[in-house]
Amino acid sequence: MFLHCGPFRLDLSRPLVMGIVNATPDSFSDGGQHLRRDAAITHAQQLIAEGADILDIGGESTRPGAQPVSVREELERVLPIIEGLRGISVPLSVDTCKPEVMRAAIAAGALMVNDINALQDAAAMKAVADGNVAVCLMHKQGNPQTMQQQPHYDNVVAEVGAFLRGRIAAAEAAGIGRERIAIDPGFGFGKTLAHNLDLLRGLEELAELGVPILAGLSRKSMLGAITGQDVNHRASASIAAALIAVQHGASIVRVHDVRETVDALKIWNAVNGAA
Ligand code: 9MG
Repeated sequence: MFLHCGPFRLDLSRPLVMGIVNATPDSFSDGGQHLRRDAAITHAQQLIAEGADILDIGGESTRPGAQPVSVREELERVLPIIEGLRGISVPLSVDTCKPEVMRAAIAAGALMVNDINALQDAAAMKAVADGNVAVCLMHKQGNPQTMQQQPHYDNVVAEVGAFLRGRIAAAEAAGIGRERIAIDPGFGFGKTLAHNLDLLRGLEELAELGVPILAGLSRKSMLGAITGQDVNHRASASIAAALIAVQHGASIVRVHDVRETVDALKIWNAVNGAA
């Protein structure tokens, strides 16, 4: 299977690593906007050196309880980084729900849109369709402000699968070819620990939808709930979770700890005969 990201044809015969570049003020030292941009660009280059296949750049936190930011603020955070990385060797993804940010990021060189809202906003759908870029359609229940209050499903795998099937159909109807679409069950987005574990076990069922699965488990609170580790000590658990996701059918893992994940996947590839 391949994922088409603008001129890139990402070969998914081996699992790929998407490195996370947070462009939120809490992610880098408080030295002002230019220093933050430079730190984010240096971090992005470091992730490429460590073996990232894609970079995901986001200017709005999506953690449970996070407050939304304005279009202007988000643009000021992500655009200088995308522009500063122009011409790098891997495709850039922009992590945003806002159509204005999508369009500006695509104009600046982003080749993928990671939308935790799965293009449910018609203007976002059009921005991606017009942009000829790849998209990740993610499931969530509720929104980041309230989503962890009382998530409920009768059958989480079936319900997430039905939602994603509908979003793939909507994207295709809007002119976004399947070769440009990835899906994501949205671990931690309106899910209890039990829901997240059911989804991890059930990834094969989602793979039957016929498009690549992107899985984001890195440093998430579900890993803290299992290990008792705080967010700064979840690298080992994140790598274990990424490997399990790949074992169950994920093609792309979205991670903070790129070097460690790349090494772990080299072992997985060696055992599974992937390049
Ligand atoms: C932005 N973001 C945070 N967690 C994520 C996840 O699990 N998947 C995707 N696609 N994006 C995420």
